[in-house]
Amino acid sequence: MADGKPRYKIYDHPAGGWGAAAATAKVLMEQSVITKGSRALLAMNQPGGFKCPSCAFPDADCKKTLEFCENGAKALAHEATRFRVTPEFFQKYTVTELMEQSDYWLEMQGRLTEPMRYDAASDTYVPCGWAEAFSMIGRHLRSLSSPHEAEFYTSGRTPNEAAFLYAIFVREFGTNNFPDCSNMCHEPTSRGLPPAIGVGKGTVVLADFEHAEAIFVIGQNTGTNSPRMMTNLVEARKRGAPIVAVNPMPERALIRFTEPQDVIQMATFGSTPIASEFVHIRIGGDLALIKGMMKVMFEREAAGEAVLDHDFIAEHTVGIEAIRADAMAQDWAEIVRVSGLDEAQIRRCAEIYIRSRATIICYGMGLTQHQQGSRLLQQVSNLLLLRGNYGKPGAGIAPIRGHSNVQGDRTVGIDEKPAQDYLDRVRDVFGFEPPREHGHHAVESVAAMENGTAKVFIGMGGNFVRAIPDTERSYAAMRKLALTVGIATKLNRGHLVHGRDALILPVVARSEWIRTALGEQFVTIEDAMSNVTASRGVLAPASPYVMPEVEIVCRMAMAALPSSKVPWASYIDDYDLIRDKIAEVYPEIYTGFSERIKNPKGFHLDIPPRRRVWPTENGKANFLPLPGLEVNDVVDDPAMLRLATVRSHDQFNTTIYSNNDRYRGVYNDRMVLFMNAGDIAARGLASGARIALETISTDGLERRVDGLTILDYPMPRGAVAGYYPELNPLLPLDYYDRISGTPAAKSIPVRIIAA
Ligand SMILES: Nc1nc2c(c(=O)[nH]1)N[C@H]1C(S)=C(S)[C@@H](COP(=O)(O)OP(=O)(O)OC[C@H]3O[C@@H](n4cnc5c(=O)[nH]c(N)nc54)[C@H](O)[C@@H]3O)O[C@H]1N2
Ligand SMILES: Nc1nc2c(c(=O)[nH]1)N[C@H]1C(S)=C(S)[C@@H](COP(=O)(O)OP(=O)(O)OC[C@H]3O[C@@H](n4cnc5c(=O)[nH]c(N)nc54)[C@H](O)[C@@H]3O)O[C@H]1N2
Ligand SMILES: [Mo]
Repeated sequence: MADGKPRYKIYDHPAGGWGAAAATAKVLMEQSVITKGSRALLAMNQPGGFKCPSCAFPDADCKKTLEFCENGAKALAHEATRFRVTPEFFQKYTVTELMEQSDYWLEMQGRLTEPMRYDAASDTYVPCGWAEAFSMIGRHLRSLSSPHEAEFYTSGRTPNEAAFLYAIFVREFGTNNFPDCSNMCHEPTSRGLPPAIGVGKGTVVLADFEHAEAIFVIGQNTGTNSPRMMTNLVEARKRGAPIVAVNPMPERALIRFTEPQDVIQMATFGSTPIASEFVHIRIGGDLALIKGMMKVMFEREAAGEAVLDHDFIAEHTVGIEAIRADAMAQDWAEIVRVSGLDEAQIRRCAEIYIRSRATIICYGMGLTQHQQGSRLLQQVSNLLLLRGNYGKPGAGIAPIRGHSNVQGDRTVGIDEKPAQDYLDRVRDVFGFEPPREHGHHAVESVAAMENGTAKVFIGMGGNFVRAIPDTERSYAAMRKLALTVGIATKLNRGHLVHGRDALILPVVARSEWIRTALGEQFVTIEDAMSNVTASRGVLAPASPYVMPEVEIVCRMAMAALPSSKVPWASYIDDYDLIRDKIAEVYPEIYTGFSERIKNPKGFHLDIPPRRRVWPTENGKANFLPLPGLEVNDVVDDPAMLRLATVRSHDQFNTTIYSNNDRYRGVYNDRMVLFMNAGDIAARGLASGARIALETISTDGLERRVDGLTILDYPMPRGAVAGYYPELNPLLPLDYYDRISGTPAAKSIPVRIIAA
């Protein structure tokens, strides 16, 4: 529920279980889709059905008749909702009035039904019809003095077919300006891992979880953000594999979990302990932990014990000496101080790692969203290399990706720094010369809006202004544009913070069917473990006027590029033709796409490190150094706290499902600050106090968020946490990892000021 009094109550049950079952029923009820929603859930992640629109975790190979989780059910219920945002709705409220409403309220209004155009005279959105919408887009794009004056954003729900064509359209138009949600997310994976192992993706598949002898889950809130992975953790734990959870927040599901799909556990109120070792790390302390573990290993080697995989290292890697020297040079007192951990616990983690013959390291935003996120991931890879944990069953690196198709979108061309051989193939396959210079990533696109070089913003899904840092500044940047286009299922703030001209274009959602002149079409998705599967919606589209994303891309291209070399119209009806082109542009991984996708289980895209083949420049796996122990600039201010902005259990990114966060015991409130009791007392405050937070910025700009309530919570000293996107005004635009462009949303230096 949206309103009601804030309540804070420690959640001492296992995560999952009946709480999850009840939450599933409740959300179907709230969206008035009990029958429709339940029917759709039966087809979710099943062969012949559609892929869950929530996270990117792979399906469990059809072993179960129900393959969804509480949060997948929420995503589906909100997509299949009965509620509608119609032209009458837009007539009732001016955009200024809609701006006054919360993100939650906007989300709850329901599905968009018709294309709408902003009318400045009345400050409302008015219906405009598809033809008018595309002609407006065409007119704006054609009138730019350079194609680089347009920014083409993508969020990760867009399927491969639409993303591939979007990438072709934008390149034929003439730019590589592809700001992407991935730029704020797993870009450190995409940029950090290639120099190390030759691919910017994970190397494990689901079956590896069955063979792992140890699993590390670092900086990832599994029970909330990829709940289906809990099945794999439960299974691993039941067969005795140690699980090490590294997190500044003792996330409930990583401590104890009841499988909602385990009938016996449900009936007996049983549960499985998850983490055999909970590592209560300081924010940004992971590098110190990794170096500590490596130091233990090198010390033992020096003492004559063989704990490294020497054969693997000799045959496959380059650069271990610098890593050894660096790890040995670190001082235990400093490792302990920066990580916030005892030396004994770091030694235990090392022992678990040494004893395991096959280890998986999973990670999420807790590792990527730091100033040195990309290089931090290289250190994770170093740790894996030391024991040959690539290319054998049960071992590897597992970035737990975010959006359901964010990895796929990157694979099929959404990339502001495209590889030259991809561009060559685009040229050969489509017959135009694509631009070679790099385009803008997400943060750079805001800079371009600010300085006036960007004039058009097209958002293929997502909610850019809420996802990006420095909220007020980004709003102002967006408002300077000549045209903003939101291609979306639901109304969000991104449609209200708009340019002089603005369009909202409603799309067919993942759970809905796509019927064209040639019959029913399906789309494809690549999950976080590089499996490509088909997705076929089972519900009727939200209104007769919503359009599939593929068709929207084709029609934008036709409007913007009247003398295009690409047969856009043919793709609107026949998605096999698009897959054939994907196969031509990506022969190494996608040859025979249209045939291979007929397998109901889909197929796996080749990941060479799984075969111990390293597509790096030197053909080897590289140990890459990162000196020191810090992954963020040190701030010399005794009042400083490190703020991590995180997701609650009831949100999907900027979509707020409710103001509750069950596993952290917070109800009816999102303006909270999780804080250690010692830090609270040290400031003469008490739990429940209302405060404001201020960023310790270096650029002279004041960044402040008021109205936060302090919650006494088991955080490490010096570390605080609060919710994204409410705290995005505190995150400076230029506070990001220089290699990947990813904002350091987990380590904002802040101080508390009295409210
Ligand atoms: N239901 C649901 N599912 C989702 C999403 C959603 O919003 N809702 N979002 C999707 C997307 S796009 C993504 S990217 C993923 C995000 O999934 P996660 O990666 O789990 O994202 P966050 O909630 O940002 O939190 C990351 C975790 O990092 C921890 N952390 C913070 N700082 C540090 C640190 O310095 N070190 C370590 N070790 N840990 C730290 C936090 O306490 C938190 O548990 O989930 C995807 N799935
Ligand atoms: N401070 C802070 N900032 C962060 C993060 C953080 O942890 N902290 N996390 C970052 C991360 S990991 C990410 S991925 C970004 C997320 O950034 P985005 O991907 O831009 O945001 P979402 O909230 O996922 O976008 C939701 C909107 O997508 C639209 N939508 C939903 N389904 C579909 C569909 O099928 N097709 C189309 N066309 N539209 C659809 C709906 O209109 C919905 O309102 O935010 C980033 N920002
Ligand atoms: Mo993400």
